[in-house]
Amino acid sequence: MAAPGENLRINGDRLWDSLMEMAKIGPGVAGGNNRQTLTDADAEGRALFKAWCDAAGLSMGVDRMGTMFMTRPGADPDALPVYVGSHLDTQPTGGKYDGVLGVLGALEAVRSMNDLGIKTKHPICVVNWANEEGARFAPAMLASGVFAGVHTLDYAYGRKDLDGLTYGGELERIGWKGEEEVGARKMHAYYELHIEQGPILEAEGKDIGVVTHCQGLWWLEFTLTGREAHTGSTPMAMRVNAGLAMARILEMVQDVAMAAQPGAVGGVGQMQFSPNSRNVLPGTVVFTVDIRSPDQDKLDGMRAEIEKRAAAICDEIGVGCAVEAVGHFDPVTFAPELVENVRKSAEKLGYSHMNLISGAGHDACWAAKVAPATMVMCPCVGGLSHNEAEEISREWAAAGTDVLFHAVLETAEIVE
Ligand code: HGY
Ligand code: MN
Ligand code: MN
Repeated sequence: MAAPGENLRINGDRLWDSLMEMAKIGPGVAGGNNRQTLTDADAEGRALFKAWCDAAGLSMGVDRMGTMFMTRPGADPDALPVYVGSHLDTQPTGGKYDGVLGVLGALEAVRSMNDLGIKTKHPICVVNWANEEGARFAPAMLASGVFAGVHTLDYAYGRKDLDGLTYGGELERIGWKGEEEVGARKMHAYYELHIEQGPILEAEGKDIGVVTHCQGLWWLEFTLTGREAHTGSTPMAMRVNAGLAMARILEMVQDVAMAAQPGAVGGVGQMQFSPNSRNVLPGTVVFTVDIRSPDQDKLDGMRAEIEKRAAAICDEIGVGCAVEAVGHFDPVTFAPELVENVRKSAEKLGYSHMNLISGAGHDACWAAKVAPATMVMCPCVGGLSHNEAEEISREWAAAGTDVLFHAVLETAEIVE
């Protein structure tokens, strides 16, 4: 059997076939996926993933948040496992690779260990984190957040979707509420393969992102209270227009983010008008501002500036303004020794690479609170993600998984 130093590779065709098979579950309307967390489609995807893991000889554990842990035994039963994973849930108009590449890439690494008869000292545990996206139940990375002790189980179970359904109720309904206490598992290390979801690697012509950090995030949910009134017969001077206040706040968020360049972003992806009738001025407008930066001071400075200026905008119009932080994590520094393993694996395998700060949040950000953690990234076409047109090449998928495979083996320690 060749030692990993002799450039063992994973089976790229098998990986790609698995990605395409999973993509058939919860199809979108434009070639991507709508496999939102705790939906029937999610349950179907979980079942397919479990069947593949059964075939690979992995034993399953599920915790009370519904996260799936699929373990390949190690030679030393007392050694803590090396965890490798990501998420199978998608955005409503998500791509085929966001999260999925990390889960199925981890599975492919294990399948390749089986094919090659590789034994490791540490067990390997492939993870499908529940509700990474936070699209249906905010905040993002909810299950890994409970695992890391950032959120309580009760808080998570009580999170509601736009139809008022709770996380706990939906987890029960799809039959994936496990028995394991969340966070009881201890990790030797955690690796996550993910598409970049940004334009840098493709633009620089690099195969691999050696992820050193992840930028921090605030999700600020604003509830603006105006007065419902007729859009036709209410004179302009009499209006208490929450929609106008929202528009001015969105413009202000853009200005604050632009003023914090380089290395800051800000915008809004979700809003609800109530009663949301064409000829009624909104009584309430609810929307979430998403701001991010790798720089802690910039991140917190933007939050303070936005909240201050939003209050002034609402005062001027006479609209009520309430804000709640519904998502947050500080900028993350990943474990240098694992980052070096990723870099060395890319070099050994002959893949071009560069250091990268992750623009998107990932379960690795919370895993890093409880264990040494890092990420491997591959390019995506045009940097596009959270869009059904998200695309990667087979070569990028294989290269990222090859590097993941070797970095994991370095940490899990091969034994004869
Ligand atoms: O929001 C994020 O960065 C991730 O896609 N959940
Ligand atoms: Mn993701
Ligand atoms: Mn995502």
